[in-house]
Amino acid sequence: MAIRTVETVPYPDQKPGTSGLRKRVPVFQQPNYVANFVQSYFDCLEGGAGKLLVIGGDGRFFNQEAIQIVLKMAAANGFGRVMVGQNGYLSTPAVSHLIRKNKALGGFILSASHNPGGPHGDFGIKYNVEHGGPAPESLTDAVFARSKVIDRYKIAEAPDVDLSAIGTSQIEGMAVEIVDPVDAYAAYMETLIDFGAVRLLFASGFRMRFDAMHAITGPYAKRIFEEMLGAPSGSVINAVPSPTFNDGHPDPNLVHAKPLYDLMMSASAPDFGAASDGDGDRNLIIGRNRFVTPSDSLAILAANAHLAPGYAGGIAGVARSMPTSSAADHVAEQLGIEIHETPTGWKFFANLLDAGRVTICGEESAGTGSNHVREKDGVWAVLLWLNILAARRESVDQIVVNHWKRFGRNYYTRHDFEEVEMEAAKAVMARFEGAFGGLAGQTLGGRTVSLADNFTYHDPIDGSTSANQGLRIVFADGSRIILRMSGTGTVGATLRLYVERFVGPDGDHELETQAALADLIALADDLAGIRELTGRDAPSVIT
Ligand code: VG1
Ligand code: CO
Repeated sequence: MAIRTVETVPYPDQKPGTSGLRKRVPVFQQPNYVANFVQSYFDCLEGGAGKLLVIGGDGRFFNQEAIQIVLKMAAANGFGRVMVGQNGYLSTPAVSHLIRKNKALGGFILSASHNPGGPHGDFGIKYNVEHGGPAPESLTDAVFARSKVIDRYKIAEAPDVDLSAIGTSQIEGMAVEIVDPVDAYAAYMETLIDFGAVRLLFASGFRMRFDAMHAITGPYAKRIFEEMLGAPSGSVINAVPSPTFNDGHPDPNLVHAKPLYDLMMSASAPDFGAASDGDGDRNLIIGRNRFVTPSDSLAILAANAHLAPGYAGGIAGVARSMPTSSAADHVAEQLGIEIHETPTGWKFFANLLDAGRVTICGEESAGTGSNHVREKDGVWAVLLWLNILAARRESVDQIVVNHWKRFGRNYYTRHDFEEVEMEAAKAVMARFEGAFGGLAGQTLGGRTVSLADNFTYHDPIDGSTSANQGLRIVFADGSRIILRMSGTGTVGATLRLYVERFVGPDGDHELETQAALADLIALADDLAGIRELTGRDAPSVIT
């Protein structure tokens, strides 16, 4: 066996997006494509020699092949030890936890999250740093620059490692440790959540349905909800990770998790429904006859987190991404804690969490998490909900309705226009921004504009600035219209329109969401020309 230096030529398209590099599988299968990207990271990272690297993915097509490449390259680049989930499985939050727990230098996550898999589906590679969270922009920018000039990479000539067998082997002196993907994560959850109370809840006849969508949370959910907490066998469905997600689309939204939604709205609904995405960092929460908007879920978790042992001392603050509704702001205000507004993407929460400024974070895209790891965490969010349900002994519906009575309701929707032509998407953004001049102070559709800008984030901890993070119009009454282009799509462009409107504690909380927001949605289309410029007369997905 030997270490080989392979000459290579750069691919110009290896720019990491919102969550790492995401492309179609055939793109990743091009010669040296994975190796170039991974070596670009190794070239930019300092102090890898002798260190630990964590590696795992969501089980999608090409997961194992990519892991073998990363393993052999890590050995050739001098790492001392790698920890890999059995069969190459690790959820994104579990990778984050293992990095932190074992003081690793970082880790590679092989996933394209909620995007479809299979030979013609999507694949992705993301690198997380020492604190367990996604690489900051300073690193991903450096890696992209490096990938454009890379001319060689190092790889060990070694046979493939058997990823199915727990235990330790070696590649060129580097220890390869295959670990159970669930053990450490499940033990950690037991320290944060009142498992005893949740066990009693299930023992009292409480019923849940968790849809793992043929993706990575299946093994975690089976172990934790059914084996440890006593949910009846069969509570977790679609629990075996499949390389193609059973030809499905592991996105827990109202289109792809429709069967769960339909069940929860039916006469045979259990008490609680939840789903997660491909890599296990998202969560969808649905009560019997009550869909919980992710932004509301964030606010409700923040308001009730103290009911769980891990947060019994209260929370320091809350952070939400800019397009996430302001529901969490109302909680922070009443609790007298900090609230922060960051750009889309979990990496922006890390500094605030590290500094102890915030405890709970979330995004409108079904992502909630806390200071326990540096990723959003789907199973954790479901567990915290269960803990709250066990402590309050109210239904999901009662908890939501009572939340609105205390804090008010932020009616909220997101409209996605997927696979739009890039030029058309840019034209929409340009037209919307073009309307911003002199808008502040004017009245639009009966509302006074207080702000119209392209969101720039100033990180209060490290002083860095991230510009161009989304166009927004904020009204004096708390309503907002936000437009941004997705950074995770792999075909064309995806436009996301986010609309919200606040109704105080005494207002009407039972309007139909789209109807409640209809005038703002129409105003957004007037200003941005979405339908005219894209030719689409309806969004691809409404959440
Ligand atoms: C989307 C979501 C964003 C999330 C990102 C990664 O990004 O809107 O909130 O952080 O996906 O989620 P974009 O750029 O397409 O809007 V996941 O579950 O990859 O890891
Ligand atoms: Co995800």
